[in-house]
Amino acid sequence: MTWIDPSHPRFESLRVRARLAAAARAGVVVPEGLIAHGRGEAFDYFLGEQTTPSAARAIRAAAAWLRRARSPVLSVNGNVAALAAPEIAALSRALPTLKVEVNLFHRTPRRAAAIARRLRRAGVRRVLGVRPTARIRGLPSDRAWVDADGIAQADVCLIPLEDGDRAEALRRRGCRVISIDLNPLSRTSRVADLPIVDELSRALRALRKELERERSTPRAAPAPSAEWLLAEAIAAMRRRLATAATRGRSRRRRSAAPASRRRD
Ligand code: PTJ
Repeated sequence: MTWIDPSHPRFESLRVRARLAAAARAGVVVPEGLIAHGRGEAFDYFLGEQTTPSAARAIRAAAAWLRRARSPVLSVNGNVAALAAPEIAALSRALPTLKVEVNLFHRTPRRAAAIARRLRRAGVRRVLGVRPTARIRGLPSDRAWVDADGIAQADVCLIPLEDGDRAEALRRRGCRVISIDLNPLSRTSRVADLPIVDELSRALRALRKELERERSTPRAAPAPSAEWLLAEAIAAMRRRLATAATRGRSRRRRSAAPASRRRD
């Protein structure tokens, strides 16, 4: 892996990229996953690379849904395993009823096994979906292959970095869908019952904290509507872009002014 200087201003971002590139070389992440990551990064820039107050509310509601679920499942694809295996292990410790299932768009038995290995190595005790035992009807992609003990009978499903088709198919089956996707315009975000517009690792860390806090708070706050959450995410991005645009303009104006009138 390329050495990255920790003093680089974008050290964290470069480190994550290097990790994904290594996971792609190991066959865990598909090339399409690298494209998906780039898209996510762009939206995270617009959010200021932080969890917004509306995303924090969505995460609180997600913790309450997951804790109260009969059979909650977290769906894991290549990117999710590469980006957040330790966070997934921590989440499954915080909520022992949570099942972890490998579910892939670009499925091969080898990839599914490599992803499961990565999860187990990080500390996830039981990984479903390596040898799928059921199929979601009406879904043409390989995402339809699921585990009869997992997604097939889940009442709440947490689906990070997904595609809209399966989110829709899960909802048709009566499963409540919580998405994690930085793009508030994606079909997944638009279809989900509870869209969390936040970066995956940040959101999973915050979710674990909420689950731990949730144990001591018997009454859950009502979940905000999906429409409100998406509108708030878009508004947060617009505010940030507007601020960046005005800052850019005033900086340009300052540098165009004669030196005698410049204060900096
Ligand atoms: O491993 P596989 O075979 O299941 O394939 C996984 C990918 C990601 C390739 C597949 O699900 C895919 O093509 O996804 P999409 O349709 O590109 O959607 C991924 C979404 O995740 C996009 O809306 C991105 O903006 C978003 N995203 C990317 N990185 C992150 C993210 N959201 C949150 N956190 C991230 N780190």
